[in-house]
Amino acid sequence: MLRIAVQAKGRLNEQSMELLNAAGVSVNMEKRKFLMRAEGFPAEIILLRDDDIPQTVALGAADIGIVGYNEVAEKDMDVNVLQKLGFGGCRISLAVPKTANYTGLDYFNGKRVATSYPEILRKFFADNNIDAEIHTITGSVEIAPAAGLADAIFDIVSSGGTLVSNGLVEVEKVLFSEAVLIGNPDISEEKMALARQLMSRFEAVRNGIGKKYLLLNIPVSALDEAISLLPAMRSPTVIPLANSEWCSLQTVVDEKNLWNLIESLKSIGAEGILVLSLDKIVL
Ligand code: PRT
Ligand code: ZN
Repeated sequence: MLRIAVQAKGRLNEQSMELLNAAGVSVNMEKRKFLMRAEGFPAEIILLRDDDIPQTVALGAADIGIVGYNEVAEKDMDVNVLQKLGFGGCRISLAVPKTANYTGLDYFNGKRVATSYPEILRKFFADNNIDAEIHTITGSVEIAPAAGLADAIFDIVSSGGTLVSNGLVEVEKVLFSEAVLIGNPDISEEKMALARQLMSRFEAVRNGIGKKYLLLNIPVSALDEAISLLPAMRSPTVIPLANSEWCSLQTVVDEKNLWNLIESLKSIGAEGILVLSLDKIVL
């Protein structure tokens, strides 16, 4: 039985649970408990604050966990990063009041910087020979400069909207982060096999994101041109039709360019175009 740590509530909870569910590990969130046995996979889910996930996995109280890479870097526990999960993307950046005359990293010498990520910042300043005062605060870091508590902040940025509305500008992007799967380094071979199975399922789920399955009929005379328009995984599937002048073409395409592609295919004679949702791609 694999014990998986997931953020109990907050920004990563929903997508973590969705990913697990799509990978065949489902729990009934209506009967939400601290520890829940999953259906469909020999696993149980333990719901924790994200700050506690690296340590829980390092101590083996959970075997694997889903957490922001920023928390892994800050806590510096003995865990292995097994896989990037492609959601929860953000960066941790230094930001200063927009009125400041920022000329470079030297600016921070002798300054007070407020953050909830003191260890990452300490290391960054040490690597760059900056001697600044780090003030650790939990909660609304972005209001510290206006409140006179700090000269700058080091905080998570995603759209940048929070900085703008607090009169701050991002001046140094220090660490890029996304949700990652972490694992206890001493996990048994049996549990590691389950973890690997989950990792390949996660990959299949991720491969399906932003992809559609396209089916269409095309005159055989336009087949080569149609194939050249389609970026298939290997090559598109071509199926003969009862009418030997036509065939059916099937392939996976990116949702991004879908409309342009459909219009190009129509212009060379494609008909009966079907676009189907895709759930998972096992390569
Ligand atoms: O209760 P618990 O301790 O579990 O949760 P938490 O409050 O510590 O964390 P939570 O739920 O806010 O975030 C969990 C994880 O989501 C973080 O550790 C990051 O890995 C990731 N993440 C992604 C973010 C953001 N994007 C994000 N934008 N975490 C926080 N923010 C905050 C940021 O702190 C700032 O206040 O959003 C604001 C900035 O957003 P923009 O879009 O205005 O730039
Ligand atoms: Zn937290």
